[in-house]
Amino acid sequence: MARVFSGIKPTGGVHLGNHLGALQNWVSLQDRADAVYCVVDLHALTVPHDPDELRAATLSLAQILIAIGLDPDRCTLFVQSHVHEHSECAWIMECTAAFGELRRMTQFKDKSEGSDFVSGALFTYPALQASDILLYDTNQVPVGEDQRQHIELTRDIAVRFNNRYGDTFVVPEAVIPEAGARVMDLQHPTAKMSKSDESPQGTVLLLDEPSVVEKKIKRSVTDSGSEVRYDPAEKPGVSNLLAILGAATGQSPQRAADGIERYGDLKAATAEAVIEMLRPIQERYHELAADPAETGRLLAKGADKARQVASATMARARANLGLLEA
Ligand code: ATP
Ligand code: LTN
Repeated sequence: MARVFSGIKPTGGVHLGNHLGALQNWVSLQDRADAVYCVVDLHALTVPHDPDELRAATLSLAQILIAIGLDPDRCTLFVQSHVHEHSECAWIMECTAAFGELRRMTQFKDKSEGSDFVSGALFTYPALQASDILLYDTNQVPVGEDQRQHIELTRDIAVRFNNRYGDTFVVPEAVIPEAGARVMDLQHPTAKMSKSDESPQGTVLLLDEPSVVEKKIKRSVTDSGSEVRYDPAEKPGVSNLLAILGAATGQSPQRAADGIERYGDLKAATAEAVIEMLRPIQERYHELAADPAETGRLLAKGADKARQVASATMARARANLGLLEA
């Protein structure tokens, strides 16, 4: 069975872009692959953060992941910092990645521009991500479109390491869904919906109340003209709503447009589909949130399972690199 690995940062509320672009896919892959999913808390440290918020966000993110359908009995679900091999392997990845390769990463450019403080780790971030993926002999990495470049870099690092030091890492590939691969901000439909950018009205969170979801979608920015048609270049706002409606109802954005004539009807249909999709997720989340100790136990079990694979890969990498045995 193929090994699948993916990660999500505990940097704020989970939003529709995360869900439609990546998480829905994570859920369905559980039954078709040996799936390993990680709350990547170390990646959240690359920007200044509040410790209490990080702790709460990490726990809550794990609970959201279980609420959307990840089953700790059918996949491995754990927190990155609980498995020390991630940081250890990241150093080796930094030694294998070229400076010029890291400098070309667009996520670094986007996240560093205009910031008062840019950490060194924000620059080397993709090396930690490569470590996450390569530690698990991963074949496939389900992610949104924005992560394609990081997965390509991970492949290049794996190939380079294997050529230099002998076969050590499996070379992974990205798996990117067509529908929902890039959900855009409802207020700025040419920028991706994102939890850390300051656009609360443009971002629908999975835990938003139905009335809030409705308000955000009804106030979303549409385009000039009045025709409902999927055309991301000419009609970014309308196309984004069609992509959301399509992904929420399991059809293509083009099909989602069938029978909808007016912008108002498109907004109403999209709001209703999203609210219905979120209802069972929110119910399950509130049950889980009532018993944080149980989530803690599930995550500890997940970390034990993950560590077994990660430590075997690290042992192989150490030996091939010529690090003296302890
Ligand atoms: P941040 O805003 O802090 O960068 P993020 O919202 O991009 O965070 P991540 O934790 O970085 O979220 O990403 C988790 C997964 O969600 C990744 O696979 C990513 O590709 C996907 N994803 C994030 N935003 C979108 C989006 N707008 N559309 C589709 N997929 C997305
Ligand atoms: N960089 C990713 C999050 C991430 C990830 C990973 C995704 C960290 N490690 C490993 C897939 C596999 C992001 O910003 N969305």
